[in-house]
Amino acid sequence: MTIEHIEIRRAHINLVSPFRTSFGVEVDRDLLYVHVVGSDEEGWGECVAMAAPLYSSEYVDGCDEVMTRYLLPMITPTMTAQEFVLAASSIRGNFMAKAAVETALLDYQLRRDKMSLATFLGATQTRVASGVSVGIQSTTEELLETVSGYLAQGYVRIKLKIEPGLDIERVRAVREAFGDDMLLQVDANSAYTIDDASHLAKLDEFNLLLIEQPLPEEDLIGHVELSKKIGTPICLDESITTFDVARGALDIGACSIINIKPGRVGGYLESKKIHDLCVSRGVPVWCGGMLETGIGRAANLALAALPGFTLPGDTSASSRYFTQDVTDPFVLRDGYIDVPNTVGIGVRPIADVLDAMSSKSTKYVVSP
Ligand code: OSB
Ligand code: MG
Repeated sequence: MTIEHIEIRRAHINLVSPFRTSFGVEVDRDLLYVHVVGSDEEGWGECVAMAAPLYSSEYVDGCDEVMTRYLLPMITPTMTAQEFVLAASSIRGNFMAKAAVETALLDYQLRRDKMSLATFLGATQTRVASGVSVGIQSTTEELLETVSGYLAQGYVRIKLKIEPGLDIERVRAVREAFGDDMLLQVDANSAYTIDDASHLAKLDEFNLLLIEQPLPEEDLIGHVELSKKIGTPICLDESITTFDVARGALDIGACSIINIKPGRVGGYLESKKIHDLCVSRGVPVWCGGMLETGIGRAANLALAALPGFTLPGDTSASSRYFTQDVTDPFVLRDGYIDVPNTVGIGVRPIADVLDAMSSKSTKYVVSP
């Protein structure tokens, strides 16, 4: 069985409601799927990059370009995901582009080997507890209403997006409305500087699980300083781009928790390495999200089923994002989502749905 061609599928989907963060407002997703087609099997991967380079330096048109120009030409008919990762390491950065290609290759080879991604990665759970990431709302009233709706659906942990000016009082309002027992954390998406340390220390009284990425991606040392000035545990998202960065961040005390997003670290193989590192050091990890459709979500759920994922992830149900997902929808049951357990990532796009969403399909022939 050999790889014959790779399709880059571009598509578009609307979010059920605008998602505002400290870096911008998302109303839809500009999608890029990698589709590996072989003689008798296929594999799918979803690129997590956003339309614009606001969360990180990568963006979807740039990923398309780097795949087309550099990554896809590296692929040979018999190449494994592991071999691809090694070959692609000659290209700097571009982790989201690499991750999407890696996932499609992994899905393809695991389908051939009749093994699920969850089993391949070493999953120990059959379902994972799910949290939800709540965007910045226009008013406190709207925020309370939104959180109340998610709690009613059964989400076991709430994450509030914050930014300067819409932080302390918003968190206070949510704590007052829903009590001290609710699992609560915040995500700043790099919106603060080290000069805000005493301001961020005002979050200490709310017993948050963590504060995610308060300072810029590159400011690891700033996070070390900040960790000495605030009581809330620091979790890094944007800063953790590779296994080596994760190890260094833990060594210097820049964070005590890590958000693993496979797209941000170049794929599931690197994610597994970071997970294993954190387990060996007793550092909790959780699985982040990038507003993925069912393709990316399925693979994230497999990863989130590993034993080190002791905190609920941003692995919400399809309905939190889309009215019609591109795969069969993932549903929340008693606060949990089932981990796909069939071969590969366990799902495929529904052809008619994907076709209706698609804007462009480009085919790259893989030559020996
Ligand atoms: O920082 O975790 C983030 C979404 C897009 C980009 C960055 C982030 C997020 C989220 C939502 O917080 C996660 C999700 O539900 O997929
Ligand atoms: Mg984040």
